[in-house]
Amino acid sequence: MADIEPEDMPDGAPVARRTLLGMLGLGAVGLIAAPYLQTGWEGLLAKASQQDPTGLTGLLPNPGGFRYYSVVRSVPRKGEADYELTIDGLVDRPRTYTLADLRAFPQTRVVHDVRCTDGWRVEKVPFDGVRLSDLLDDSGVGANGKALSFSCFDGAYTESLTLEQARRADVLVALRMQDAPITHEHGGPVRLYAAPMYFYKSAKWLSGISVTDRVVPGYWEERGYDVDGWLDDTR
Ligand SMILES: Nc1nc2c(c(=O)[nH]1)N[C@H]1C(S)=C(S)[C@@H](COP(=O)(O)O)O[C@H]1N2
Ligand SMILES: [Mo]
Repeated sequence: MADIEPEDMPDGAPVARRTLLGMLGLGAVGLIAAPYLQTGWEGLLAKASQQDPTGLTGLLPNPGGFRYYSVVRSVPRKGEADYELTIDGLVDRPRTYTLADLRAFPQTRVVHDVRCTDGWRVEKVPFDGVRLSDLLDDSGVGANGKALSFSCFDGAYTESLTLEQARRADVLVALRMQDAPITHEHGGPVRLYAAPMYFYKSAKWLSGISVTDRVVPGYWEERGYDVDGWLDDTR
């Protein structure tokens, strides 16, 4: 009984998104909420959003202003022992990085307002990580490389950036968010953070970066989102 709710996009194109309330029903939310009150509201919201893509938090108070999104029902946890990020495609030197490898790169801090197309915003969120441009230099983008295609270990989400966008100083392969390691719920241990763009560009659970000869539209872009997700104030 997944409800379909139209969402107003920046360009006005309606896009269907499943809502958690649609899947669980309000009564079920009440029932599952109680046990989680002890561990915290945020724990419930995160847990709930692992069982459903989007939406519940739109109708519930959410600490810190974030909502947790996933287009799949559950995502494996990865950490120190099993996390890997690969860079391949049109590169001179395909690479695979562990968390320790990523930490060994210079770390950059970017603080910017986070904004989702659903309308919520969190002001001045600090992210720390490796500049995507540093990783691209490390693997050596080939002459035909024009864009990047990002994949995620949730097995479903994808995103894209042009190389020009990806090389901006405010685009990170992020390891930390709000001065702590990125939590699983927020896409840890590693997510993309494309500060000048709507948050859908910031792929969670990042596992692959492929250099392509053209822009390959990502998950939401196939469903109507603008491939260039620029925020109004940052171009
Ligand atoms: N892998 C993956 N990344 C994703 C998404 C997703 O569903 N799956 N949702 C996107 C959208 S629309 C937003 S607003 C942010 C939400 O990030 P958060 O869950 O940390 O708040 O992640 C983006 N990256
Ligand atoms: Mo979003």
